[in-house]
Amino acid sequence: MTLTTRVNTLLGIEHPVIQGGMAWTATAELSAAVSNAGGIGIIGAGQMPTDLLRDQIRLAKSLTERPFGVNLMLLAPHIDEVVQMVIDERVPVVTTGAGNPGKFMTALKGADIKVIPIVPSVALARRMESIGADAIIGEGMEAGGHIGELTTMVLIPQLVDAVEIPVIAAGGIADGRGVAAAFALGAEGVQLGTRFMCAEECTIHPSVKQQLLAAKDRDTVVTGRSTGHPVRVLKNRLARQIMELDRENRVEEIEALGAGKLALAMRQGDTDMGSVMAGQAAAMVCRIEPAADIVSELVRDAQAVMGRLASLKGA
Ligand code: TUI
Repeated sequence: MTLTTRVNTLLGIEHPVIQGGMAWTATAELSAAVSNAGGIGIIGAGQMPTDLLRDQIRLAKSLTERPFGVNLMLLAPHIDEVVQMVIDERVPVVTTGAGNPGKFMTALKGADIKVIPIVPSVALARRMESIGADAIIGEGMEAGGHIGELTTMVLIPQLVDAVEIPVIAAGGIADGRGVAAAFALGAEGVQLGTRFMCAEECTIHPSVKQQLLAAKDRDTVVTGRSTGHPVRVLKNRLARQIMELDRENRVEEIEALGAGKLALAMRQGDTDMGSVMAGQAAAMVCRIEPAADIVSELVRDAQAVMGRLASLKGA
């Protein structure tokens, strides 16, 4: 069973299911597992040193014959060097986050890389289409990490109306019902991050997986609004400290306090003073299981939902 859209052919994949390129979280092991399962895995570059990221790309190539991608975090200070390395390594697919990838588009397209910017708004989606993006990922504010202001429910239909290229939905999708809902809104693919954090192949610290499994509906908060870079995280001591500083617009102190805290959570397992970036869908993640089981469940359950919906139709 499969779901077939323009995204399958664009990326050369069996299922239009993308694993979000989460910094310090989406490593080669997870990405290769998702690609091997017929979706596409994306390595999260975040602020990773270029040499480490190159090693990750080579590891992914050794673990899968199938296409995989890299997410470029555009706020990274060494982003120019990272883009050149990704081109040199002939990575087949690039997604971008946290900014406008315009200045890199010619170089990436010239290297025959499929470029899929993540956008939080209609205006940016139009701009990305006009400079040659192959598809866009519309990410609603239900997502984890750095977010925009619109929800997935209102963003996706507006993007679908605004551009011709395929729209992939992200933010708040964690099961087959969410996948079917995204397709109902006009999306031709889905990207999930939080659900894949609890894949067996995800190399984050086990304490973070346990915190995700325990998360309930209201356990995420958005911190750092005063900095202009709002970030959704699981509530913990660090989040409460940042919210306190947010109320008084103490931007520099927030930036100082936040530095290095994502790696502290994901790699060291400090779920108290680390930044546990995760989406609202954390509450819907109930078990640790192989990435392949997640991909096949999403496709199977989405099809079951769509079948039930079809049977509701009157004459
Ligand atoms: O990028 C993400 N999620 C992220 S990046 C990240 S690392 C980080 N850490 C601290 C502060 C900031 C970043 C953690 N999570 N998702 C994709 C995404 N992109 N969400 C929102 C955007 C976005 C926002 C503004 C994309 C473009 C944009 O454009 C502004 C402009 O220049 O037009």
